[in-house]
Amino acid sequence: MSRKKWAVQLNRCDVTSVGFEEWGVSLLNVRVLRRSKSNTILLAGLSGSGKTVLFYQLRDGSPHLGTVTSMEPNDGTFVLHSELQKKGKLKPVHLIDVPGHSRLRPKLDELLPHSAGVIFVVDSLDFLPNCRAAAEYLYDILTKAIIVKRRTPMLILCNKADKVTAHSKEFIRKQLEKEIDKLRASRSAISTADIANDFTLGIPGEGFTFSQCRNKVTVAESSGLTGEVSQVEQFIRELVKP
Ligand SMILES: Nc1nc2c(ncn2[C@@H]2O[C@H](COP(=O)(O)OP(=O)(O)O)[C@@H](O)[C@H]2O)c(=O)[nH]1
Ligand SMILES: [Mg+2]
Repeated sequence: MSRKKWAVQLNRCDVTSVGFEEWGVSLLNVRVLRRSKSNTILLAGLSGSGKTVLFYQLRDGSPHLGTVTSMEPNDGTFVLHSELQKKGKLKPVHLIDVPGHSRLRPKLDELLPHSAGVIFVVDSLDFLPNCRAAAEYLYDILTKAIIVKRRTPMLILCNKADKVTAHSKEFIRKQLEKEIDKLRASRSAISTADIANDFTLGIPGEGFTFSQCRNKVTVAESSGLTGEVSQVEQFIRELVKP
């Protein structure tokens, strides 16, 4: 083959490889764009766990005690208060405080498909009397098809850690796992027609642990009251990137 022909062939190769590269880059862009779309983070959990105080603390760096009313819609898009002084680009976070009352929970079904993550707030002070109810709420979220399919990350946030009588996050995690294990057994005993939940949790024959969930479930501590919210902020920032 003459030198000229070789050069032409090489050029063709270059053109096709560049073409493929461009394809790859644009596919990557589409994926990145899709993934970076949602900046919505939900604050869920039982009433009284501290969601509203956390919302204000993350937005304003203050718990706004005394002025907080449950009638106010807590839905806002903002740069986290602690990051206001930071230089460089920061993507605003869309944070929604989902009321814990069971009558208002259907709202969660509307919000979950568009959410990047869920923060499930637990009252670490008054935990034991509410353990069953918290586990039921958590179970309902974790078995939703949309959570399982989208692998929506969840943070179980043990709040009110400022009090010495607050339970540790390890204790809370274990108790919730035990309670969910019981729920799993009792709910799968009901005829399938009665089960509203989309997915079954965990591995049959093994005790339930959060690590068995298809979505990533992590546990952290906070105090919305005193502003100890760095672990929540870290969770949010890992999901909401500029
Ligand atoms: N000690 C302590 N109390 C808190 C904390 N966060 C909220 N509370 C109190 O718990 C109650 C419920 O808080 P709120 O934010 O309204 O809970 P929500 O129903 O989940 O929105 C209020 O009396 C708050 O003052 C916290 O981090 N530490
Ligand atoms: Mg509230």
